Amino acid sequence: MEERVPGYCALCISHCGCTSIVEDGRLTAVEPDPAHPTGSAICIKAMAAPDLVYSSERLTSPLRRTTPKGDDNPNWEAISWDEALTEISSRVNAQAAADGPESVAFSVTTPSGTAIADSFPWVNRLAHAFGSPNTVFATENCNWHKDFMPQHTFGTPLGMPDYELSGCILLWGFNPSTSWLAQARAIKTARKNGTKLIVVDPRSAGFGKGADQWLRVRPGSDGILAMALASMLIENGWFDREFIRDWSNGPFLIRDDNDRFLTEADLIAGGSAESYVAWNSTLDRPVLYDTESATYRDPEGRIGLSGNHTIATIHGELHCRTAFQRYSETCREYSGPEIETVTGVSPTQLYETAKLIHQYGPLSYYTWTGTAQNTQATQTGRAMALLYALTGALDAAGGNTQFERPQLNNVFGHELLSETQRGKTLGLDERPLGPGTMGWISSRDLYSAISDGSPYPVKALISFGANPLLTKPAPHAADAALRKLDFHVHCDLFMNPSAANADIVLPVCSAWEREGLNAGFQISQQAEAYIQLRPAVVEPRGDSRSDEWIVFELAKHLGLGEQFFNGDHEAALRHQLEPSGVTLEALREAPRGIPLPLRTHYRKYRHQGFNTPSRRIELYSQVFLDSGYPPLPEFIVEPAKNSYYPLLLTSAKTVQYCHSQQRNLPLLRKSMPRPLIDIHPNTANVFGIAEHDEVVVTTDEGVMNAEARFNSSLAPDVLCSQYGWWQACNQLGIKGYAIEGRENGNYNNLISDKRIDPISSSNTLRHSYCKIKRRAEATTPQ
Ligand SMILES: Nc1nc2c(c(=O)[nH]1)N[C@H]1C(S)=C(S)[C@@H](COP(=O)(O)OP(=O)(O)OC[C@H]3O[C@@H](n4cnc5c(=O)[nH]c(N)nc54)[C@H](O)[C@@H]3O)O[C@H]1N2
Ligand SMILES: Nc1nc2c(c(=O)[nH]1)N[C@H]1C(S)=C(S)[C@@H](COP(=O)(O)OP(=O)(O)OC[C@H]3O[C@@H](n4cnc5c(=O)[nH]c(N)nc54)[C@H](O)[C@@H]3O)O[C@H]1N2
Ligand code: SF4
Ligand SMILES: [Mo]
Repeated sequence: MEERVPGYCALCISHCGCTSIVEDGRLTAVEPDPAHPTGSAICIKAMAAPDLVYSSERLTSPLRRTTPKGDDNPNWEAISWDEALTEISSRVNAQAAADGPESVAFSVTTPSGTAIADSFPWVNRLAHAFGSPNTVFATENCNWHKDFMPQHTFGTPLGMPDYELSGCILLWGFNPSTSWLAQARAIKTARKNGTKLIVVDPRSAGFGKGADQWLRVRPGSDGILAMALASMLIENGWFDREFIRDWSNGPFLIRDDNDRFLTEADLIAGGSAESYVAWNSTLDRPVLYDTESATYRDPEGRIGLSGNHTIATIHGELHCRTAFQRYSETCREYSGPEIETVTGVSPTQLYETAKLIHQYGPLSYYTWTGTAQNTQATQTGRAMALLYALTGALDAAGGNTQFERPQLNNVFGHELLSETQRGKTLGLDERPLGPGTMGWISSRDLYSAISDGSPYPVKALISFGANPLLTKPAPHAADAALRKLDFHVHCDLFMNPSAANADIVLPVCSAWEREGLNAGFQISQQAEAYIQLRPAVVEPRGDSRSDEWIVFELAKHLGLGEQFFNGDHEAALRHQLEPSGVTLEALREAPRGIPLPLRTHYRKYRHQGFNTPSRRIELYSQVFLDSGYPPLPEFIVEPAKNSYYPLLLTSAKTVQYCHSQQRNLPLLRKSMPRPLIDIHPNTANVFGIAEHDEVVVTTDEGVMNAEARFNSSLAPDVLCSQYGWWQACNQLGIKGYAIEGRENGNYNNLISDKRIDPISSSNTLRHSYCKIKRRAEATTPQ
């Protein structure tokens, strides 16, 4: 009997609406569901879903290792859930009693590239309820700069591009054709309707090919490019002056002597330190800004946006410049002709791009990991946000906006963690504006806490997926740290190398074997208004369970049941759903989802200002200054090239796989059998490399093997490689790759964890110097 079950694919952020075909209780195919707002297409990964669900390598029972860590054969023994949960809870509770709950860390795989998105808040809640401030995931290499720099600048995360109404779209280090199918479809439609397109990417991939401007940026120089582009807009008067004057902190005066905002407290004794000062150019005198009402105290006359003024204060005369003046001057520092060598973009192209932005508004933009993985990633996120502010399109129709979405109760449980515990978050002292503020720690900090006990020991780890040996820099550090753990639990669908030394492994079921709730499908108002409870399509394999079930059961065993609805999932769902006004019954009756009657409210700031300290867009950030960072984005203009490592290495995703997953699935492996490294044919020629040759890439950190693929869109001194390769595909008889050592195929061996972004601790996954040569003997496994 054939059944067609509606739902959405949960394998990545795109959440494409789909129909699962089930024959006699078995998933046989997945098809797009064109009636769904994200359902016009599915990718090859969803087509391979039956391979994934029925893979013979699936974990189907809780496992306990029976040999010491480090032994090549863990000799896993199958145990019952009760045994597993009892052992885990007694071990981690004992660990917390001995060294504090912070000595137990949690790890979670990416919600953008796995189906953990359904359970992500619950995993965070478990850590918080347990009292651990230490949860590690991909954020510093993934979304920190993209979501939290708009937050600092505009008071909201990066809104979605309102593609339908955009005049021009800017895709910056983001390739949705590979990474977010539903967004790619929305862009395609906008393009058909005449919307202009700018792509910033070292490769011409996806939309790069037909773009109105493709800026072949040098990896890692995006921040500088953003400043140069902003300078071009400002110099030509191609920005929304009124918007910046009325809605940013651009007019506020900054003291030259200490780089801080001039406030009323500087003007009169007992004045408010919260009240900023601007210059009224009609009356030619200072005017006070009242933060609470977000208005000037004296509304008559014009406020000056640029300029410098000497002001009489209680400290004597002070020289001040406006924040906008400071911003313009800083941008200008990155606008000279030498910038072409640094960014790879010519002044002419920069001019044409700026003109396009000016002529074809409203502009909307999206950026992601292309700009995330270098040591200046956070300030790059700031520089892009500031550039965007100049257009005045923020939260406007056709700009980046926060579409209205179904409201859910937040269950992350940040409130469950005490201030004292929060203060212990690893890395928070060193990086007070980093992911630590959200209770997320970097893998580097985790490894030093495990390996050196610094600043305090972490001895146990509970991982919900993730494969840091393949996805984070310095796999050797990860390996050493993971081996040293007293107790390590890993929950996954498949065994992975990062779990090789775990004490207990728990089997997780796939998204097709369990329900999942999604409120908002992001890519348009219509999609964002959609709420859906994806039904389970088939029974879970063996004894596998959902991550959420594992979290709830573990919580009960740990004595934390109360914070988890005493294990009652229905009650938890009802609690989540409450503010949406949609009942669980209604959702179950409508497995295709329910569109709520929500409408976009554009330019919300007109009523409430921005959610920032000044209630305006923060061009100049005193919050950054107070934390020891430049208040305006500043960048190291790269040092001269290293003659020993003459090439610059970056990486990108492939459509077939998410990160280190899915190489075992025949449909996908047939289509992408080996790790490829893209190289310009002229460069290949210089190094005596032919297309399809096996090559070895070397950095000062390590080596990696791959197959050369010619790509003449790259700059001659730039290489772009895949990552995440380790797994065999037994069904096709293809062997796996070593994680480390001479034969390895693991890109991240090339990357140091010492060179980091001082704000977020992102690293050089997309900005490392390297050399390449042909392998003398072709021994890379086939
Ligand atoms: N198929 C697939 N889809 C995925 C995922 C996956 O692994 N596979 N992962 C999901 C996740 S977790 C994420 S975060 C998103 C990421 O989605 P994207 O950010 O779109 O992913 P990438 O293709 O890795 O990177 C985008 C582009 O950045 C370019 N790039 C490389 N270096 C630089 C640089 O220095 N500057 C600029 N401007 N561009 C650069 C690359 O050439 C690439 O075209 O995708 C999600 N979707
Ligand atoms: N060189 C380089 N490295 C990168 C990147 C890059 O562009 N270049 N991108 C980075 C980015 S953006 C990200 S987000 C990270 C991702 O890094 P990770 O989160 O480590 O991602 P994966 O490699 O996909 O690891 C996923 C593991 O989780 C398991 N898994 C999949 N689904 C589930 C689930 O529903 N539940 C559970 N419990 N487990 C599941 C998989 O089987 C696999 O073992 O990688 C980063 N690493
Ligand atoms: S892009 Fe592919 S993997 Fe991602 S949700 Fe859509 S169909 Fe699934
Ligand atoms: Mo990511």
